[in-house]
Amino acid sequence: MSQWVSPDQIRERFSHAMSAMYRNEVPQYGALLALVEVVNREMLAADTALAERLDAAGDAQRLSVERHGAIRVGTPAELAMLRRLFAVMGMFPVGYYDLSQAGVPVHSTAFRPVDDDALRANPFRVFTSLLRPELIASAALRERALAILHARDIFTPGVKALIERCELQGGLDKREADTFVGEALETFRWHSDATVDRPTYESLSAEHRLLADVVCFRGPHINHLTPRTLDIDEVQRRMPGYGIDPKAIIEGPPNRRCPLLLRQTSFKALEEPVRFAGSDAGFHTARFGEIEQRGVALTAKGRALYDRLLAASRQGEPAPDNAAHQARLADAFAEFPDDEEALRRAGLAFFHYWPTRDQGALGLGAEEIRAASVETLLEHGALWTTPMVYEDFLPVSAAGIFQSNLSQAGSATPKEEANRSRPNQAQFEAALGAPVVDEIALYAERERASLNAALETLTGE
Ligand code: OOG
Ligand code: NI
Repeated sequence: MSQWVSPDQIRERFSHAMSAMYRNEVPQYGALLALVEVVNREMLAADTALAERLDAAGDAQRLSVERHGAIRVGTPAELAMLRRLFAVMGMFPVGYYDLSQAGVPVHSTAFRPVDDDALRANPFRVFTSLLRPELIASAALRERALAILHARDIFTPGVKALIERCELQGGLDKREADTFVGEALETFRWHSDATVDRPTYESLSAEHRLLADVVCFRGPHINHLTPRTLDIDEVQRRMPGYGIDPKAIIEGPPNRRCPLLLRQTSFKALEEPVRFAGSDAGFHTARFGEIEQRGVALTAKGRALYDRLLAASRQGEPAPDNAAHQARLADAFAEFPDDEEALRRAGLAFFHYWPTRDQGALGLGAEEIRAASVETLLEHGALWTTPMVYEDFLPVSAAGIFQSNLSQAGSATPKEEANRSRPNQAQFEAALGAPVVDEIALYAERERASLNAALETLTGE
C-alpha cells in the first residue's frame, strides 16, 4: 500500500471542508442543500428506473457529495499556483471559456478530476477565472489594480511548502494531507475586511463590479457552491418557500427526457457588510448559491447542434420570464433527438459501454463476439450503454450566472457583446503554465476505453 493519501481522498476531504465552511459563511447555501436533498430523494423514490440507471452507472453514490465551486483570481502567478494546488487533489485544468463575449473581463478553466474512477469517487470541480487587465478600459485603473494585486499573497506559507513537498516526494502522507486541507482552505475563505479604502473600491467597482471583487480582498473567496439536482425545475419552483430568491431563468438546454449537458440556476448574490481600510463600513455583493442538473456529454457534432439551437432560441427580445424562456427553448430544441439510442446512433452524445453481466445467457462464443459489430452486440444484449455525464461548463450559461450576480455589468446589448468576444487561450495557458485539456477529446477517449474494456470482458481477454 502506498504511504501517500490518494488525491481522490484529499479532494473528498477538501470538498467537504469547503462545503462546511461555505454553509457557515452563507447560511442560505445550507437551506439550498437541504432543498436539493429533499427533491433528489423524492425523484429517486418516484422513479425507480432512474434510480437503477444512476446506480448501474456508478452515479448514485456521487450524487450527494457532488458539487462545484467558483473563484476569480487576479494574476498569472496566482493561477499557476492554483494549478499546482489543485493537482495535489487530482484536479486538472479542463476546457477554456471565453467570458469576454459577455462583457466580463475574464477567461476561465475548470479544475476537475479526469478519469472514470476519480470522477466516481468525487467529481468536485472549481470553475476558475483569471482577470484580463487588457480588457479594462481605463489605463490608470488598470495600473492601480495590478499594483494592488501584486502586493498580495493569496496562499499561506504552509500550503506552498506542502505543494512543493507533494511535487518532490510524489504525494502527501496522512498528517501532511490533513494540514494541506486546512491550509488550502484559507485561500478560499471570505474576508470582510477589504485591503483598499472606500474611494479605491468605488472607482474599481464603477469600472466593473468584477474588478472590485477580484482586486479589493486578501483572497479569491469562493463565490458559490453548486450541488447537483435531479429536477432543477422543481428546485427552482420551491426556492421561494425556502426563503431563497432564484435568478429569473434557468440557463442551458430545456427540460428533456434525456437530459443534455448542463442546466443551471442560482440565487442572487447577497449584500454583505465589509470594512474598508481606514475603517469605513460598506457593502459588497459577490457570494451566492447555485444548483445544476447534469445530462449527457455531447460530441463535437452534438455540441455544434446545441450551440446552433441555443442561438436560434435567443433571437429577438429576451423572454419575459422563465416559463416563456423554457417554452421558447423547447421549440428550438424540437429537432434535437430525445432518445438515448437515437442520440448514440446519430453520433451526437457520448456513452459508457458495459458488458452484460449474464454472459452465459448470450449464446455467443468468443469468436462470434470478436467478429460481431458493436451494433450487433448491442442488439444481442451483450453490450449495453449509459449516457456519459457532462462534467464541464457552458460559456453562455456561465455568462448568465456571472451577469445575474454582477447586476450592473450587463449594460451591453447582446450584439455588442458578441462583437467584443476576444478569446485568447494561448495567453491563458501561458499564465497557467500548462495547456488545458480538450474536454471533447477526453470524453471520446473515455468512451473508447469503456468499449475496449467491455469487449475484453466479453471475449475473456
Ligand atoms: C463563475 C460563474 C460561472 C458556472 O457554473 O457556470 C459558473 C463566477 O461567477 O465566478 O460558476
Ligand atoms: Ni457555477
